[in-house]
Amino acid sequence: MNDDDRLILWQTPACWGAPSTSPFSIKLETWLRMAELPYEARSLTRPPRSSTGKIPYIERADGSLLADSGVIIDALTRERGVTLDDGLTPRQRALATAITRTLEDHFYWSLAWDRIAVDAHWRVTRAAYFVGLPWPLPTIAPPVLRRGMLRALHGQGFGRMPEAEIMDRVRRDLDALVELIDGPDGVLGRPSSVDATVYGFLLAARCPPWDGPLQRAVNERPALTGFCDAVARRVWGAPVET
Ligand SMILES: N[C@@H](CCC(=O)N[C@@H](CS)C(=O)NCC(=O)O)C(=O)O
Repeated sequence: MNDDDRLILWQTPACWGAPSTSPFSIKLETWLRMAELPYEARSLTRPPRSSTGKIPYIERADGSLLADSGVIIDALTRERGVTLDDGLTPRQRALATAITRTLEDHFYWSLAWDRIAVDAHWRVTRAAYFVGLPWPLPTIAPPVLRRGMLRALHGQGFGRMPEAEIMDRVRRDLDALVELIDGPDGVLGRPSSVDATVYGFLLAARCPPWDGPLQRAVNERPALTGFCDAVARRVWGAPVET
């Protein structure tokens, strides 16, 4: 790799067999691999330096930062001449946008609810998320994360719903995905950037070590597990172990 091409991917650490605790990070790292852009993944041990305060973000060789997985993908596509989405029709691009919004702005909250709001799951999440962080973060960060996420879930709405209602909405998202995924070669029938998003969010739903309604909802849909396994093999070189 030329030194000027160096990209550092800053993200939360690997967890439960997934490359990061964050679906957005799994998405971006999967995309970097699909785009064949060399990168080095680094786990944050301090607050993010991104303009949004969120992860993942990219540090370029000149020290400049790029934040937000979607913005990063668009910017690197332009800067590095990535051809993954070349030739997509306006309808395919519209479908990719609709799927991305469903996963990132709706389904995402079911992941947060599952990992952080459900008491029994939170005990497992808390024990896994903060390993290796410098003291005193392992004691300070968990209650701060949980309080913030419960507040966000209340604002978004899932925090005010019974489990059955959340899961009804999740199953509708997943049923829509089943209808829209056009085979294991890619959501749009061939590899394209939206595959990375779908993979990131499905893997994040499947990877926790508990077998709750969210995991079962994904695992009971062979079109989704088949898609996940195909991307894992093609892009990561190994099937998903869940
Ligand atoms: N739109 C952003 C969303 C990223 C995001 O929400 N990341 C979460 C982790 S999964 C985060 O950093 N949360 C910390 C916070 O909200 O302060 C992207 O696509 O990268």
